[in-house]
Amino acid sequence: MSEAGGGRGCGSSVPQRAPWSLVAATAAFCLVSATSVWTAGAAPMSREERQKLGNQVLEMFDHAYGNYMEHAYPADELMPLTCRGRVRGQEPSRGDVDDALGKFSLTLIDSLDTLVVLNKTKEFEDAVRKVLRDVNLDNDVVVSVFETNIRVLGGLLGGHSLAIMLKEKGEYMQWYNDELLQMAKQLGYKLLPAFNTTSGLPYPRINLKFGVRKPEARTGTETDTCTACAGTLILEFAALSRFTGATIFEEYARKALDFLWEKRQRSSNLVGVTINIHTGDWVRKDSGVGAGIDSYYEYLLKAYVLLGDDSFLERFNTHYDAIMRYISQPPLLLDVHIHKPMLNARTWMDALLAFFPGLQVLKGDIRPAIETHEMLYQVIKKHNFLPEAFTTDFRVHWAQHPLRPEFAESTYFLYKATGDPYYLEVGKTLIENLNKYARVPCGFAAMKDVRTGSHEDRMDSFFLAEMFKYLYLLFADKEDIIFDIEDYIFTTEAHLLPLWLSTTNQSISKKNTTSEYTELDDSNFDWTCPNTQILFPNDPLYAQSIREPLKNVVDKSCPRGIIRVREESFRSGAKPPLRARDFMATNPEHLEILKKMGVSLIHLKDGRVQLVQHAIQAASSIDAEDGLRFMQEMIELSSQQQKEQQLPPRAVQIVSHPFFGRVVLTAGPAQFGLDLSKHKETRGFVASSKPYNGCSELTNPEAVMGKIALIQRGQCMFAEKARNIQNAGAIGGIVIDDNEGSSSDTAPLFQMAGDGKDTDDIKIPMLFLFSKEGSIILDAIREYEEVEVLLSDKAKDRDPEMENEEQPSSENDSQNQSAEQITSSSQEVDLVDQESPEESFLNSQPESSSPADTDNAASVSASEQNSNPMENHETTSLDGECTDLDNQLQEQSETEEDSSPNVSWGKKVQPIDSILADWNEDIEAFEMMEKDEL
Ligand code: DMJ
Repeated sequence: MSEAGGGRGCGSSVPQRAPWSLVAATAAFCLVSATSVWTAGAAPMSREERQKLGNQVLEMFDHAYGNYMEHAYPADELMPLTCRGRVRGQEPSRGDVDDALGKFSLTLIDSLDTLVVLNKTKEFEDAVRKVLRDVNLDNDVVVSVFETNIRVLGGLLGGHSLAIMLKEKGEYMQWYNDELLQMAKQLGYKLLPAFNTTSGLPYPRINLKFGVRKPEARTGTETDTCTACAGTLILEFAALSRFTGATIFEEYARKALDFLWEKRQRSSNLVGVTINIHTGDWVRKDSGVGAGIDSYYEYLLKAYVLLGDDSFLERFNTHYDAIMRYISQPPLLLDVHIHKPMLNARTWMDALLAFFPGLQVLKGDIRPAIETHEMLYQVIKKHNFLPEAFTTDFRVHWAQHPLRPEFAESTYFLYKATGDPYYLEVGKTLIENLNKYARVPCGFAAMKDVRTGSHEDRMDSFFLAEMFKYLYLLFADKEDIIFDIEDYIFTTEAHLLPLWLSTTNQSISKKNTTSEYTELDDSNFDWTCPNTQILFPNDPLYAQSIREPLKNVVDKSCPRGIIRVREESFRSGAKPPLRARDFMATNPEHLEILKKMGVSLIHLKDGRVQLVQHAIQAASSIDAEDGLRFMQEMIELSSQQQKEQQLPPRAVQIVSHPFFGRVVLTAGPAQFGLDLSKHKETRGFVASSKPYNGCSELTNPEAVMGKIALIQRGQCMFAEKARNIQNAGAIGGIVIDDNEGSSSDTAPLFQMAGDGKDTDDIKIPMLFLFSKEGSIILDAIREYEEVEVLLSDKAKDRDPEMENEEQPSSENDSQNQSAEQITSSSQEVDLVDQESPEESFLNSQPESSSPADTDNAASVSASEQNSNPMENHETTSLDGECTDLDNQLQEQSETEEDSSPNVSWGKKVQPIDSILADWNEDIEAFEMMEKDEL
């Protein structure tokens, strides 16, 4: 183990400035001895089983990496459904997500140090040679500075760190001469022009060849960046400086961090989600620990660990204190406003915050880490994966899941901290779910919708950089890894940087680039982590005892109980504020409350009720706050209801050889025909109809009889197509889009409308596939002739018997062959470029779109004639333990529900124009807060 004289940490019981062991590099350092105190609780897992699981992780990595190398490399990423590389510009743009792709073989670079952690030293050596031979960092591509830093610069530095470690060991990499480091330096210089702002905050994007602001660069006009984007550079940049002696990188990263620190909201000590890079004004004033901010906090603490600079710990502790005071509402972590931190800014959480329990372990704050992790695990058990966003009563808010590693990361750190075998079982579940639901013949596919189990043609590089590392390390013993992992720190992308950097080229930190802290006293400067002996005082069941009260928190949650209601209201015995979902326009008491909150109610001629808030008319500032929240909730309910009126996506699962149910395609529903959510799924072989557009009586009824007919979109109504194939004896139909290149990855969900007439005569199920997904089926027919599919509302478990028939060795061959066919023949589909004018195009809201995308947060109209929004909420069991308040609210709602008018929230009207300046700020924040890019 190397020396880390400059590092600071929690391994010592001496409170101040004791140099600490490099073990501190991983979160395990505070609590690693907990493993030895473990004596009871979840059944211990045998070494044999851990090894088995470790081997499973290795096999899964081979499947992901092998398919990337075989079918995608040198492209940035693998598209696992169509089994080809994702090359930017050649696929439909996915917006900001594509900014990670710089035509620099992203997945290969991001995987480098994973290969070493997984003991694949030979493959690592090959991979490094490929990077040196093939990768060009000078492409005319606009990339995200943040993503390029964490994935590419971090990947090269992680690769370099382990290359020199291996070289020193004397067996592998003997030829290596810092070539990866030279590439990292080249890339570092390419990123530097982004910092050419007066604030020192970097531009969010840069052109690798032309930099920023030059006309050829096509970037540099942006004014805002996210806090994490500007505050997640110090580990990579400092490592680059210390490895090379070029101090400029660390200086720039420190300057950006200093600026963010100066701009923190001084009364709450929180930071917002986005900031103006020129003025330093907060653009989004909502604040959480997930999307947009997450790794800023992570890097403050880890910068202290890696660099031993006290100021970073001081800043981290100050922010952490604020987070625990305002955002942490165990087991939840809820965004608040930086100026009004007692006011929640959202009623949902995003998946990125799942890293936070891991960071809390590193901080040494185990209890809330266990609580939040347990809550997240229960959400996962419900949906198999963590949806990108979920509400405080654990409904899916945004159903995607791009195989994010954050939860696995926290699981690993919690296991290291507690030694509780429960966390090994959690890891086992993650492995099972990945294999069962995300594994496809050509890699692992992101979940398009965790509710249906449908896939997206995407396997992000972080899946290889992070997921496999954390899962492998979770089950590994020290001797299973060829180096001491505790000599390194994990970056946010799980790249490994050696702790000995803390004592190398320290000149930068001595330059006093970091500001002084005179206003903070020592109480903000928590030098020590809790000792495991104190954390687990004679109680090996400590972690279990924290989880126990939460064991039903998700399934039995009280729908509105978990959101914080201000403590002072509780204390004074005051009535809790009126919640939008409880509101009834006929209840005089509610009308009185509305008035107090500055909300006026206008009955429109058409029977709808319009709500408008004027905060200045509220009885007090607290009432005005309640009013603002009420209006926001009302808007969310309105949007929620609109969403729910639209049908959810459906799934087409290919169940025949060689797919065996492993490819699940996102399908659009039809507003007519058999409702797959109410009936058993329909399974059958597919056959193309003749004519292919299905607009007249079929000429090949014998071919489609008893089968699922494939029909092309266009030229007549969907209902007409359905009738024609039904008359020919088809048991179901799949309409394939005639717009070449359309894909569910980039287009919002498509619903097929009826023909405006009675469609009760249509009894068969009908689903819609975009052209890309349709091609996968058409190409499968060309390759295998007999293709069987399952039409359902949710993908069904794969048939294990059928899967077992497969020979693992031939699996890849045939799959790959099929995938090649799929790719090469995808252009052969005969497409008619015509669309019936009568066809309705009902786009459901993209899951990422949000209630707050609507115009103005403080006015809303409601109809008294439609259904009660309560009824539209996903059923949530109420038999869990509710707080008094919850019971009270529940009783109130139950007694009132019978007489409740059916309310539907319609579109909003008339902006409020006279609200005080700070209220406008809140409203802006409300409007922006759900436009998160995760
Ligand atoms: C990774 O690229 C990094 O962990 C980043 O900090 C945010 N999350 C993604 C994976 O989800």
